[in-house]
Amino acid sequence: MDWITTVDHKKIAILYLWAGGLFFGIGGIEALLIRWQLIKPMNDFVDAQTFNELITMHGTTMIFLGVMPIIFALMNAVIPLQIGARDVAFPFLNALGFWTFLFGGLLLNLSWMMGGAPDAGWTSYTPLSGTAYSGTHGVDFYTIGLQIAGLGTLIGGINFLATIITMRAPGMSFMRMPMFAWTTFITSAIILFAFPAITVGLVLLTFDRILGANFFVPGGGGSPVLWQHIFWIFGHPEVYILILPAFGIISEVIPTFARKRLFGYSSMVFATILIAFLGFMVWAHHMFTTGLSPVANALFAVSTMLIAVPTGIKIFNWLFTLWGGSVRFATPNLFASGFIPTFTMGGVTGVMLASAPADFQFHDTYFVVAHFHYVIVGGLVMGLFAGLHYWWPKMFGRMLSETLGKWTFWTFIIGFHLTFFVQHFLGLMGMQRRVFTYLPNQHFDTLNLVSTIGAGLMGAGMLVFLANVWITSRKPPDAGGDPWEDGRTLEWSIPSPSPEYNFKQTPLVRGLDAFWKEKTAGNKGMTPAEPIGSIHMPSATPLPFVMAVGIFIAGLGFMFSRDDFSSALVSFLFNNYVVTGLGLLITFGAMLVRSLYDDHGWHIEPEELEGR
Ligand code: HEM
Ligand SMILES: [Cu+2]
Repeated sequence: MDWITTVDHKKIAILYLWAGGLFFGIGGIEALLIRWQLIKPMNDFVDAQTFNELITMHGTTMIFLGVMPIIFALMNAVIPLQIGARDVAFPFLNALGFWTFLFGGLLLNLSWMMGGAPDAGWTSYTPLSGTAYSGTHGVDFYTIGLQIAGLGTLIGGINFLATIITMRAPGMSFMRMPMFAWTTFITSAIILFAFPAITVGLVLLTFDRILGANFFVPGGGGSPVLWQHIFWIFGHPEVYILILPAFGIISEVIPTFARKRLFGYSSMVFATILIAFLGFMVWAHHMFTTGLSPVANALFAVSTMLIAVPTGIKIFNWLFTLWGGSVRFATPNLFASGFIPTFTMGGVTGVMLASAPADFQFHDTYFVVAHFHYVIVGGLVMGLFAGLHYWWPKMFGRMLSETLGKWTFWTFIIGFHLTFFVQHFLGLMGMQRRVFTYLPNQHFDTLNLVSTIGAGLMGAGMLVFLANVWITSRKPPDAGGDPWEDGRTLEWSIPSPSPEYNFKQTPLVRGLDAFWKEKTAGNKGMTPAEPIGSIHMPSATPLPFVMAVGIFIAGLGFMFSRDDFSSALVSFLFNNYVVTGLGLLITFGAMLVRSLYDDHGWHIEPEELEGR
């Protein structure tokens, strides 16, 4: 119950972590099933339809329900601490964002049990995703589930923007903000501009499918290419929503374990902003082969390649930070250092794909699959591992085992390269992606076997991590406030895990790497910016949960509003939007309660603080 009503950013972080971890596991099992199907030519482990559902759900689940929530978990756990705040700007909305994400994700995955999963690829290209080619409710689960989950993401993004703009501790100017706070800030800004685009697209596609509109149906005067534009205007910035937080994590971990300040801090900030800006200018590099004009292709090719410049700046800055530092390869830093070359390889194939004429060869082959997995798994997932090992003691008060952490790293990274390195060559030799099998004796057999073995090894690495988490959770808390001993930012200046109010007194920030600065000046902790006073806390409330349940019911009701059911009563309820209305009533009712009931929260008094 505590967990359903909480509005504390640290608990919401843990909720995001478990929910994201659950979906990541589901997406991982789907990946292993895909790889098992491709282990040998002409395999009949799954049929073509199931294969389509597996790749669609794998991509969709991993991106929207797996890694995004884990990113949000780390942001929630760390950002208020890093900027010296007591919570996010809108704790109630923070909880609402989590619950809408969770119920959207559950709705999407219900499709496996309710007549078939989405099968048009994670990009849901029309007309494949139209009713003519996709007759089950699968794609409806996609459009409606993602709209609900996307609401949660937007709420989260807006909340972080407001938090970082308004709640930084005294003295923390923007140019003294830790890099992870910076990348969270920029990521949230991208969310603010990119998610409305996909929401509009999903609404239009829902109208096409459920209400018989024709936005994307050529026969009715609509345009499939329009869908691709809408999707990728969201979709390309989305990959920066994913990778920038990883950049932020790496920029925190490397200075800590190199015992040096981040090289080129202000160029890092500038590069982050530039990447975000360029990220919006390049969406059509996903559409080179749809028959844009040569001029358009050329412009999008050039602007895409430009992104390599700020990205290169970042990579060199990380290397220069390591250079000459007294580097310690604890598990977080292993992942961070492993990230650099792996991610760079993904970047290099990205530049190759950005060349429009070359892309006519690479398009829809395994070369593309290899490319984006180097970025997403070799980059983002490695970054998340670095971040999780790094901040685990702060989140849970316990140190993860270093031995098991190293095992996780080595099995994961070896498995990763086995899986995806060979896919570059499969692609160059002409193996198509999204095809459920291939013929023997085309030189595809051995490399596919290698790839599947690698995937198994990555799975093993994940299991070692889970074992580490489980073993760690059973030992008594052992982490001090600054467990890595070289913590530089504010979160390390308070106990692990931090008390519910984070900072007894708001700290005064006197420079970049505020805590490190005080430590090197010989001070034990931060200088407070305020006297000890009573702390105002928001009340716990079940309303966000109830609102999300209402939206979930409304979504299900709308999805089945055109179906005939064997029971006349059920048909009546769905066909007349009674179920939809009921769901909306629950949500709006909860909103009304929230508006009318005046909740003042509660206080922690100074005497009580002194006792702790
Ligand atoms: C255990 C690790 C993973 C393995 C073995 C794996 C394997 C695969 C395979 C075999 C495909 C199908 C390619 C095709 O035929 O088009 C695929 C597609 C995809 N994967 Fe993964 N994957 C893994 C992790 C991830 C992660 C962590 C993400 C995202 C964060 C991800 C995102 C995607 C996307 C977006 C697609 C494209 C789906 C599509 O073609 O529509 N994968 N993956
Ligand atoms: Cu792109």
